[in-house]
Amino acid sequence: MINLKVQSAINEQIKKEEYSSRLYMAMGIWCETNGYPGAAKFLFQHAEEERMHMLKFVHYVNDRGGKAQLLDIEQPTADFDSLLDIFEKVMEHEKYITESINNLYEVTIIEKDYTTMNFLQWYITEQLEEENLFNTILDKIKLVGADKAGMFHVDKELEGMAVAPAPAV
Ligand code: OFO
Repeated sequence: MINLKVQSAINEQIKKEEYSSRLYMAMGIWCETNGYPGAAKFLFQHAEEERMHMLKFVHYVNDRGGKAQLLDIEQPTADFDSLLDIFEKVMEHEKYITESINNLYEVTIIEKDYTTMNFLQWYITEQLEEENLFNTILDKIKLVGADKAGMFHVDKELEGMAVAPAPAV
């Protein structure tokens, strides 16, 4: 049976992963309606990936004899200034998520829940990979600046980077 404090902390994290999915969906919508189809495809795929992060937590809680809970989430912002603005916000959000996963890990240390500690290793590695990925994208966008042809290529590159997420198991 899962520790109730750990379960409640994971339910909060489920909410954040669900919010991440909706935030990236909102960003994808902005890109699709502002001439960046490649970035839109990338962000829609990333929204799916966040949903997979959410589901992985849901299955974990349920499999440990607990019950995952869906909490209220606020509506993500839909207005952005540019592709740079979007990816700066993605980076900021991912840093917040990394901090949140670290805080969740701390709860498992306090509660001596070694199984969940082990389970969270996947998310710790994932956050490192995501921060690296978004740093690379941000660097590319900053490099081309206001150059329209350069931005066209960045958009094409983002389209190529859109990969379907692995299923949540
Ligand atoms: Fe983007 O890693 Fe989950 O939230």
